[in-house]
Amino acid sequence: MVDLHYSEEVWTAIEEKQPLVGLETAVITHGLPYPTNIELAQAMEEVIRKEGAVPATVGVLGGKAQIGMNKEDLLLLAQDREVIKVSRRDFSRAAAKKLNGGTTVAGTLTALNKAGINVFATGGIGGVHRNAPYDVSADLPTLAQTPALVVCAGAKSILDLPATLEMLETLSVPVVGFQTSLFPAFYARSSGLPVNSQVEDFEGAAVLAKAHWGMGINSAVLLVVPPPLNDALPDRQMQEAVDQALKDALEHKITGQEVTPFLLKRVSEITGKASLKANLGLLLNNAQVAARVAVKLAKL
Ligand code: PSU
Ligand code: MN
Repeated sequence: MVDLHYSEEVWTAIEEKQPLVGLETAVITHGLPYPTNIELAQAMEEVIRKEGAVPATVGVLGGKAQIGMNKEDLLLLAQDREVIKVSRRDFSRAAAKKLNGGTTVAGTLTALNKAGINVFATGGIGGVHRNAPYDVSADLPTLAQTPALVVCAGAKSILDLPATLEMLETLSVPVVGFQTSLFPAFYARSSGLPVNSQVEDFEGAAVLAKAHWGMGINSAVLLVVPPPLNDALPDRQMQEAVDQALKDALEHKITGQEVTPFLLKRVSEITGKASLKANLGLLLNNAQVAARVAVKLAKL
C-alpha cells in the first residue's frame, strides 16, 4: 500500500465538506524553473483560497503520496534535482525507493480519487503524441477511469490534437468548452477543432458534470478554458516552435517519460518569455475557474 498523507488544511476541509481543488506538481518539478515554479504553485493556491475553496496540491514525498502541501514540501519538490515524474504507474516505484516525485495529471487524479476530491485544475492534459504510434499518455486512460472535473486549456500543443480528441470520445470523456465552441491549444486560444459541448458559466459546468456522473459513468469531464487573451501565444508562433521542438526530439532520440518535458522545454526556449507568460497566465486562470466550479458543485 502506498500511504496517503494529508495536510491539516486539506484534512479539515474534507471533514467539513468544503469545496476542494486538486493541483498537480509535475509542472513544478518538470515544467518550470526555480523559483518561478514555487511562486506559481503558491499563487495558484492563493487564487483558489480567494474563491472560497481549498487547494489540495498533490505530490510524492519520500515515497508517500501527499495531499496538500506546506511551503517546505513545495520547496523540497521545487529544488530537488533527483525528483521523479510520477504518473499512475510510478507511485509504487517511488514508494519502494522512498523517492520524491511530481505528479502528472494521471498521477494527481489517482491520488485525488483516493482522497475523494473531484475537482482538479491543470495546464494541459497529456494525450496522443505525434511521430510515435504507441506514445499515448496515461492521462487518457486515467481520465476514462476517474470521475473528476478537470479544468485545463485543452491538451498540450505538442500532441496530435485531432487524435487526442478522438481518443477522448472513445473513452467517453465529455470535452466541454467554457464559453467556447473550439478546443483550445494550450498556449494558444484555439486549435480550430470543435468541442463536444459548451457551457456559459460555472454553474452550467457543475450541472453538466453531475448529470454525467448521474448516468453511472465513472469518467472525467474535461472543462476546457482558452488561455486569457493577454497571455495567449499567437497561433503561428506556437506552431513553428512546436515543429522545431518535435524535430529536435527526433534528433536526440527522446523517448518515454522524457518526451513531454523535453518538448515543452524546447518550445519555451524557442519562444522565450512568451510561452512562459502564457503558461503562468493559463494555470492561474484555470485554478480560478476550477475553484468557482467547485463552489457550485458543493452546493448541488
Ligand atoms: N507540465 C510540464 N511538463 C510535464 C507535465 C506538465 O511542463 O511533464 C506533465 C503533465 O502533468 C502531464 C504529463 O500530465 O506531463 C504528460 O506526460 P506523459 O505524456 O509522459 O504522460
Ligand atoms: Mn509517453
